[in-house]
Amino acid sequence: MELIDGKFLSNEIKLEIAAEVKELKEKEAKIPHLAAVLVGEDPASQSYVRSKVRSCEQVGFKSTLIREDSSITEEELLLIIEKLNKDDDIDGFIVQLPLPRHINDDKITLAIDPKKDVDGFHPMNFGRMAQGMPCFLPATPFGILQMLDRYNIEVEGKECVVLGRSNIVGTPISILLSRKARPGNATVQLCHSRTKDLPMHTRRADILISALGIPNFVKADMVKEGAVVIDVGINRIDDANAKRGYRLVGDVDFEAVAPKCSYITPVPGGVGLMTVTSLLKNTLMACKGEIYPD
Ligand code: L34
Repeated sequence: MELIDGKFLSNEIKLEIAAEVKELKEKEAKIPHLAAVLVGEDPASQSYVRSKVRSCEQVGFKSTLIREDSSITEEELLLIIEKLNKDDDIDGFIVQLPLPRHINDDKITLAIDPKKDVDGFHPMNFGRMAQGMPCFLPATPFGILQMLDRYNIEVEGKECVVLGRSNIVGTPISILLSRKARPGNATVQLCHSRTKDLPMHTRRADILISALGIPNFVKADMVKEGAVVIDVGINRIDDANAKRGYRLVGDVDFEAVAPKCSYITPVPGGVGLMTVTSLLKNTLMACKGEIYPD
């Protein structure tokens, strides 16, 4: 069993990005600038956005954090997005999810200029992704592709099972892995809450990707010997003995499943960290106009 080390990979990618930023600075070209909008006080969102801002500093990007109270109205948030769309210095921006219940996520996503949509959530980017056109890939699936690629894990022709059909992970990664591309060319099955006899499906998987958000859901008897297991779940479990009062666990019962795997991602230290570096990669591409040349 080999661990797919998200910490190592994300540091490696950050070094590559930092080297590119250094070149941009030497050429006196524009420096990438990412803005993040954080609404409310959700502790997990605060920690993820902090990590995004810190990562910008590490690679030499400019960053802007816009913090708003959870009482902000949809109209006010749309005005902020309008301003970010028009601000020439901002190459890309994100609105961290989840948003308070009185705000319609779809309306917010649609308001973001696809050229600045470094989360890759806008239907324009999603549609381009589905058709294999240049686009901003959603950060978590992009991070998973990087993990498979950088560990030289063969995907072509493999049976791949994805658990969960969210717009930001399950659905896009299932499309990406079935595309005629590298990594890609897998035979993909997308399983969800209405799937019958789930273990029958998961046991066939050469590559199993879980993006459910249910702690320790994937048990050893659901996994084939030698499978590659990618755990996207980041679940906070109360733990009085832990320093922060909780600990993080994935969707996969790691202790029991890991010995059966050829490769497995840990939580923490796996896919989550790759989500952040993929956002940086998208922001760099936005700055260089690589996806949408003017
Ligand atoms: N708009 N909303 C928008 N874009 C995103 O890409 C996200 N996501 C998801 C939630 N909402 C979003 C994130 O940023 C999940 N996510 C995310 C980002 C970073 C990490 C996890 C999820 C991460 O850094 N995880 C670390 C440790 C986290 C901790 O200590 O709490 C890890 O090692 O997994």
